[in-house]
Amino acid sequence: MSKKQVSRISISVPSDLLESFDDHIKRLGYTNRSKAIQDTMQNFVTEAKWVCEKQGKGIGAIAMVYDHEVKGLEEELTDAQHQFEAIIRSSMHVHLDNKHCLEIIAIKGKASDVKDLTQELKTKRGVKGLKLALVTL
Ligand code: NI
Repeated sequence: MSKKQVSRISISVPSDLLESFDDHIKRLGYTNRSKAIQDTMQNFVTEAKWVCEKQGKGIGAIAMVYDHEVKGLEEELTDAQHQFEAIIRSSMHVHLDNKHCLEIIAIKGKASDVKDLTQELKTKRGVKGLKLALVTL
C-alpha cells in the first residue's frame, strides 16, 4: 500500500472548545489529536457530500436544540417546517429546561429539500446545535 500524502495545517479555535475536544477524544480512546480531527473532518465531508448532492432521497432525523427565549425564533422554526411539510413525517418537542427546547424531526424526501431545510434551521439565531442523522436503506 502506498503511503498517503499528508498536509500540515494550523488552525485557530476557542481555547475552551479545544480543551473540551482534547478531553473527549482522550475519553474516546484517541491517542493523538490529529487522528481525531481527521475522523471529524471525514464525517463532515461525508455529510457535506451528501447535502451538496441534488439527487436522491434522504431518510433520517434532524435533532436541534434551541433557546426559546430568542424573540421570534419559535415562529421562524415553525414557518420553516410548514414550508417543508412535504418531507417532514413527524416531529417531537421536548422542553429541556426553562430556556431550551429539543426538537427531533423525522424526514424522508428529496435530498435537496432535506439540505435546504437543514440549512434553514441551523442558521437561525438561537439554534444552539443541530445534527442531521441520515440512514441508508
Ligand atoms: Ni419547549
